[in-house]
Amino acid sequence: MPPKDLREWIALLEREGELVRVAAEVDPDLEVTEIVDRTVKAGGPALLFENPKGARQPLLINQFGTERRMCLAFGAERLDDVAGKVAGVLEMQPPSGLLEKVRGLQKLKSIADSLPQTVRRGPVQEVVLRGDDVDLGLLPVQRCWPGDPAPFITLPAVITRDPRDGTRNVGMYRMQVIDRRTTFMHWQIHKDGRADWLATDGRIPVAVALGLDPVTAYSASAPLPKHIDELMLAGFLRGAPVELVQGVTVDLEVPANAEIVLEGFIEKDELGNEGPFGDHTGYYTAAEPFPVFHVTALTMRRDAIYPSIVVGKPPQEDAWLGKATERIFLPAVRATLPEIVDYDLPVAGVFHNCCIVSIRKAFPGHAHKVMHAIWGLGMLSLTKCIVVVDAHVDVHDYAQVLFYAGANVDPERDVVLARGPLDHLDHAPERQFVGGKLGIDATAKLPEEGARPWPEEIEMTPEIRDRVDRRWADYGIELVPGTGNSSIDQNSRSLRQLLRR
Ligand SMILES: Cc1cc2nc3c(=O)[nH]c(=O)nc-3n(C[C@H](O)[C@H](O)[C@H](O)COP(=O)(O)O)c2cc1C
Ligand SMILES: [Mn+2]
Repeated sequence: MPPKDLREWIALLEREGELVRVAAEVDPDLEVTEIVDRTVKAGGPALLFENPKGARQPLLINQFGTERRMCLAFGAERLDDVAGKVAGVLEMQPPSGLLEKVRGLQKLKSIADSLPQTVRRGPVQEVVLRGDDVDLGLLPVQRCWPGDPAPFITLPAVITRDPRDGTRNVGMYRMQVIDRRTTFMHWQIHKDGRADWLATDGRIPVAVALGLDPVTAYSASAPLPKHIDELMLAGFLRGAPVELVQGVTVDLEVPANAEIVLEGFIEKDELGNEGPFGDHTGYYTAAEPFPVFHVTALTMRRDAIYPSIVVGKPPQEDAWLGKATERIFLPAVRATLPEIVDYDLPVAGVFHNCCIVSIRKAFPGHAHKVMHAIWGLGMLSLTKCIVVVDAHVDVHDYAQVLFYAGANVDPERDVVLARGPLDHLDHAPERQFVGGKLGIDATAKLPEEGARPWPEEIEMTPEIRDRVDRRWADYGIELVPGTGNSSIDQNSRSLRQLLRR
């Protein structure tokens, strides 16, 4: 079973040789960033800084920084196995036989068992500081990059309720520390927490959980439709419900097993200038008005551990949170667009800049249909550039994709320019939030699409391939895998360095 809290997770990482404890005093002001930046880029371990300068709590970082750790977090061999679990529920068919009925009921039960559970007591309230005793300066909050004006809480799970229907939302929105008891709340224009706030008259209660089991922490970053509670996704993926206790100063429930919880409120009309912040786009996002979060209570475990993450020029630790979402949400994307075989959001495209998608093309204009559907689908709607390829193309092999984007494209015919919503942080468009979209149809073209007879791709026959496989030893040729000089080999090697360490 996946870890129940941050401690079990740290113990698991340690058992697996995936964590290094740093006893030396290290400054959360910039120094941690430089250490973790080098560690992430080298595919290195999670780091537990036991003596962050100026704070009592240890700081955990890079817990998600490799594919292996991401899989450990989910208790899966591969991220696609996690997706398989989601697909199993989404693709449920009416059962035909008794065995299928029983299986169906088990699946339904796994959903029912995912609902968060209220408990009376939780370790997160071992220490309760209220009012004047609250001091965010106690925590080793990082100032990440030299142009950041203040420390930022970077790995929070921000809990709100929609005042209209009471549904819960959990989102990961960074929080710039203003003083001992206030921060900004950086929920962007497309986000659910912001929608809850905008629907409120006066003030909205807010709770922020820090230091969660890895699946629940991941779930706060998952792009679920607004009415779906991220804690339910966490419970489903963990196979055990998230336990909640009543907050001490707010009418909200908070994760009982968190390390730290900040409770408080945000006023509808109190804004301040948040930022600039060295962001996951690789640039500083300019200062902009965001609401102010007033902390009414800081509750924590007696020996709480503070979790953090650094974003910046890719690849950073958050690449793996994004890759987990890419894999886990593929079944949901396919539920709407069954013609999709696979998709890839390149880390270097910081997730909203580029989407490569392969389809089983069935009719003229099909690639264009898929582009427009993606530009209308949840957070994928913010995608700036979409490349559509045929079913047999490996979307994760960027050299292969470039080959088809070159070979199969007549720019005059196969490039779509459209307009639509863009990511809040995108600095390139003339105006914030809205601008151009680029679609590239790199599929083989049909006569109805204005193509001459399409040539056949070169492939060796299976018989000859089998024969050479069987006889390889006879030839006495030794090839070292991964050392070739074709562009595809170079690509997969750099990809492996980037992603697979
Ligand atoms: C490390 C990290 C930091 C993030 N910071 C922000 C942020 O400051 N503001 C924001 O709106 N989204 C941020 N996101 C993205 C949101 O967490 C993501 O869009 C999530 O789906 C939001 O939840 P919601 O859909 O319930 O609004 C961040 C994601 C990660 C992984
Ligand atoms: Mn949400």
